[in-house]
Amino acid sequence: DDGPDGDASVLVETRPKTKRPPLYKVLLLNDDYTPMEFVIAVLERFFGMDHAMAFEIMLTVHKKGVAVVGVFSHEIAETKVAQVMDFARRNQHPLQCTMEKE
Ligand code: NFA
Repeated sequence: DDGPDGDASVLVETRPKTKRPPLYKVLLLNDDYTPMEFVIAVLERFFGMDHAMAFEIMLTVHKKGVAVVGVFSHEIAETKVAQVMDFARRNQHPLQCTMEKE
C-alpha cells in the first residue's frame, strides 16, 4: 500500500473476500432406551422433516450410532440442541443431541 508516508510494502487485497460464518453440524446419538417414535417426533418437530425422512434418519442413528440431522449457524445449532435436550429430559428419555464445527 502506498500510504501517506509513501510506504509501498503493505499487501493490498485483490479479490474481495466474502467472510462466511462457520457452520455447525447438529448430531443425534443412539441409545438403547429412547423409543423410535419419540426420535421421529423430535426430527419432525425441531428439524422440519416429513415422517418418511424422519423415519429414515432415525433408522440411520439407530444402526450407525450417530447421524447429522442438520447444519446451522452457531446460534441456531445451539438452540436446536437445547430444544432437543429439553424435550428429551421433559419426557424422561436419555436421547443425546450435540453440535460440532463443520
Ligand atoms: N435405539 C433406540 C431403540 O431401539 C432408538 C433410537 C434411535 C434411539 C435413534 C436414539 C436415536 N429404541
